[in-house]
Amino acid sequence: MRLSNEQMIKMYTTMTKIRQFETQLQEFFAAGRIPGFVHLYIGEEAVASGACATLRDTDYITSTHRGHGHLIAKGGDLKRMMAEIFGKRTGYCKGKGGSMHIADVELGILGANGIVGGGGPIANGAALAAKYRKQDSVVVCFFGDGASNQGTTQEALNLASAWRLPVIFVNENNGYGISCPTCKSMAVADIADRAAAYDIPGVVVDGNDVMAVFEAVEEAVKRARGGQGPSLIECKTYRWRGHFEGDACVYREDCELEDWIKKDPIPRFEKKLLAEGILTSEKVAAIKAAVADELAAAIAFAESSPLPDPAEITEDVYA
Ligand SMILES: Cc1ncc(C[n+]2csc(CCOP(=O)(O)OP(=O)(O)O)c2C)c(N)n1
Ligand SMILES: [Mg+2]
Repeated sequence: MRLSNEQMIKMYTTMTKIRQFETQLQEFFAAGRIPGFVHLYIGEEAVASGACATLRDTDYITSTHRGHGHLIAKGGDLKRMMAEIFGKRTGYCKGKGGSMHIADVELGILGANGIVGGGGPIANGAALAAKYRKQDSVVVCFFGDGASNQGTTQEALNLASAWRLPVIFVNENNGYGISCPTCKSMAVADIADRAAAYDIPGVVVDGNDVMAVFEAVEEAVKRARGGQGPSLIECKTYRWRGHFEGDACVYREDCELEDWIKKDPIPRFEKKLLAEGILTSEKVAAIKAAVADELAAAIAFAESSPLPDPAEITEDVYA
């Protein structure tokens, strides 16, 4: 399908929103204003933005510990996200879950997930439910290169294939699982090759090219909605920040990051949209300003929200 100009501008806006949100979190973390761990998605924006642009409101995603980008791309509310990350009562989990537990089932966001490889089985469950109810919803399961080595992920791929579940497994190969480069944790060069073991399509795309991600995921969504089962799409990308904020990145060379910064997915797409006359520099400035306003409102909301009441500490927990 040829994307409309509005759809392309929306993908650009989503990438801009993720970048501004994450850059702000980076600053807040450095200033000691955010409790707990924060894993930033800066540099990988094209994957979430391209993949989620193929989805309907009634479709689902499962996310990871590096989930802010996925949640924003599926329509997550910046105010409730920011409040949750600040540990405030108005956050998605009433301030008790933090960055890695944000979910919004109404929007089809089945949760960020601190368990590496935890998303696959959840995605299969949602896909099985949709199939059983004869709904044509599909599920995008985001997972990392590290997660691709987990048994849960391989089991989920196998079962989704055997049961022809409408799941699109979107692998974010950013080259590292914590400090371990992929070349040391797996013998294959392409995670997509593993699709052959399950007799499903496996493709590699440039994860810093939002159009390439969109096109590959769209094709897989079409298959899934049409009852032809799952696909595996490997998006080659890179995380600019450390595994978590505070990680000194001693395990990688500066030049590696510099090379990837040259491949920044946002200016790359911006250049294309400007060249094709889909955006003007005035429109680009207006988008950035509108996103900055939305972010400022989210920060003000989070800052002015109360902390959870200690009397509620045993509520909303299962064990
Ligand atoms: C089951 C499980 N094992 C180990 C960990 C510790 N852990 C947190 S993130 C991570 C690496 C994940 O790497 P990858 O899937 O490539 O995602 P990325 O951080 O690169 O986005 C590990 C091992 C965990 N959270 N859960
Ligand atoms: Mg990784």
